[in-house]
Amino acid sequence: MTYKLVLLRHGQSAWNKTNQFTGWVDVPLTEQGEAEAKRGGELLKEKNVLPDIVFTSLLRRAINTANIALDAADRLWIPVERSWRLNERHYGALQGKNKTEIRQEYGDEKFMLWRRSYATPPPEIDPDDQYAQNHDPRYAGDPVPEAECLANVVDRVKPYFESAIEPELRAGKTVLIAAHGNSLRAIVKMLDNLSEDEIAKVNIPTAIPLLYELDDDFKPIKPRGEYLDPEAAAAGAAAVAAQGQK
Ligand code: DG2
Repeated sequence: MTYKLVLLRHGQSAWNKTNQFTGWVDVPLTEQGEAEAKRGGELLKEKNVLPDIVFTSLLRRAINTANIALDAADRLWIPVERSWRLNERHYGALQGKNKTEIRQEYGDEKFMLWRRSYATPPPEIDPDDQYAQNHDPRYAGDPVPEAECLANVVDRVKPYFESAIEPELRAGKTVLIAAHGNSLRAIVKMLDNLSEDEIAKVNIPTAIPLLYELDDDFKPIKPRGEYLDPEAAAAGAAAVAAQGQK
């Protein structure tokens, strides 16, 4: 049996466009982001990769991307499950800050450590910061982080993946996960069993479906999966990698 899992990062968000660290801040998609999401859905349809169930975060850029893409693929009717566990990595005190300015202020090494190291979180957010989430009703009863590194994201995504997502795959459903650059990197790290150095080099482009076909042990048949538009994905990933450089 082969299981099908599709990972989809949301389309360009308002803060992707303005080059700001976003994390758990609930910013909308831009017009370009909506168009990217539509194209992502068209790719699903063209390649006949039709999701039976969708999982999203609690953030509107992922929720709206899922809706736009599924609408374009004629699958808006499928069941949906949302969880904070698929939220973007909490970017701590960097939330709302401009990526280029942070790189200039703290230097390349610190900037890359905060963006791509596995185990070093960015500085914690002040609970009174305008971009803190501790009073947000959608997280009532759930722990709201003050900052997360990718290892923290793996720790919160893994149990959810195993308890909520794996059973749907085992039941033969094509599963779509519409989420974020770093929550999807956590899933890629798990699926491909990547080292900390390997995952540091992985960048997820916006709104291009990444298909994983998995064997019985949930090992990818093709390591790193397959983007449904590989050329656009390579260009998109390079643009993400270059963020903060200018
Ligand atoms: C971005 C990822 O998350 O940023 O939080 O700024 O996928 O929700 O747009 P997303 C953010 P980088 O880690 O790539 O800087």
